[in-house]
Amino acid sequence: MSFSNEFLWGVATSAFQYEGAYLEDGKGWTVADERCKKKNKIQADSSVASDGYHHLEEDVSLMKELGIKSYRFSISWARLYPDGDGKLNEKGIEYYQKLLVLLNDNHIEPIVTLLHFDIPWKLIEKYEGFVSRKCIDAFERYCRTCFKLFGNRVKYWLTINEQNVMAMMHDMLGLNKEDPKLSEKLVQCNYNMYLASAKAIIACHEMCPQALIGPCVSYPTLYAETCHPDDVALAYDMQDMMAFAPMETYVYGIISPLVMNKWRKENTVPQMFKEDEQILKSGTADYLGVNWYCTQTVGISNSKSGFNIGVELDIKKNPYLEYGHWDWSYDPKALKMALKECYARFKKPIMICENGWSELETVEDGKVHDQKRIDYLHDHIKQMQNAIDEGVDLIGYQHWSFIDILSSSQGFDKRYGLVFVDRDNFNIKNCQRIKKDSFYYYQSVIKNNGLGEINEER
Ligand code: BGP
Repeated sequence: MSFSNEFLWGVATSAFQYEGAYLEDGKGWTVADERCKKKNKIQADSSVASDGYHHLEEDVSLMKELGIKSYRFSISWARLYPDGDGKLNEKGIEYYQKLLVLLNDNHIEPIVTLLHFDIPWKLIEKYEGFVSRKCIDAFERYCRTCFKLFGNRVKYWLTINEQNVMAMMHDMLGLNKEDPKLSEKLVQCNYNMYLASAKAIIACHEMCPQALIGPCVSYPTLYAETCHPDDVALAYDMQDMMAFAPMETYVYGIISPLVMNKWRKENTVPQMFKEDEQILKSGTADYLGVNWYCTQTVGISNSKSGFNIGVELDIKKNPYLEYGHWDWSYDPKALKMALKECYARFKKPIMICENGWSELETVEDGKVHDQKRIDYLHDHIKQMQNAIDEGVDLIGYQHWSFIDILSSSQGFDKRYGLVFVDRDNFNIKNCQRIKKDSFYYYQSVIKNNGLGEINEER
């Protein structure tokens, strides 16, 4: 078995990383804008990003040339509701209508993320964001507006991008690191986002019965540094808490009993109401969106670096793997494993919503020779093919990213695109678009509906 004719070969971006125009045409300030401004003392904030807002027609015609079947992008909540829950911004509606019409005219299926790291800042000021249930109401209202305005053109929706990452990062939620109640607030936000996601799913099923909607989970496969039972247990527990427990909530509509137990032990049980159980149960996913890039190797250590999950651990280097400039591993075989693991556990169709390789890149004679990205694409697509062959219901692949975009925390020079954007961390230049070698490679994969002959040649 291989890729079906309906397989959604696509590319992905997100609003704050691609659009720019961060205060143009009435858009409100967001947590992502604030975070990028603070993080990057360089020009690489979300003010211009890839300047997608001003290159829409050009970019969609590049997508058409690439031959993609789908395009995953996010709607900026604050472009529609600058205050998060106040007045609707007509200019924001116009922008997304225009994009959807362009996609439709070019037979590209939109896959729309409702929230990708950019909570409207006003909601942080008013309610501390998702700490409050008022933010759930605001999110539901915004989602209902999206379904009403754009539902006739969108079949695939995604609720919240990488809630499982947001729940570990105070600045992605607009919270203060020094807050003595930070741990409780992180858990409350996490819980409230589950409810928000479920409410979005319920609304979508009610308002757009033909559509499919799911979450988008970050899922790096974790390896234990050694076969010492402590290392193995650590990798197992982390994987469970970070990826599988969230998937369980989205798919089965329950908070994992293991998570509840952890919250109890750590004294962080969030405020919950009886009716929440029904909301979670009624708002379950139609498919699983998964962002998968690489594997991470973890082990117990004496140092205090790494994730804050209540134990001391280090992210290690795996001696059997190659690493890129930002220390992300190159490990395609693990993708097949990850897809099988997910499918075996949850039996839902899977959409890879992000997968890609970042590099420092320059233009040479008007070209960008990104051979490593071509290898990455080839090797990961091969593993997708193997996973399908072994029975996984994989419905699409959205390459991260279509075009060079602002990294979520490492500036603009960390490039992921199939299309080069002529700007860098310090100089915005003219943001001219240049097709990289990988653009042509992916184009041939799509044309072949898989590796086909390309696979034979290598
Ligand atoms: C995911 C995010 C994306 C994207 C990607 C790469 O976590 O959903 O927004 O940024 O990772 O990460 P980074 O930009 O940090 O390299």
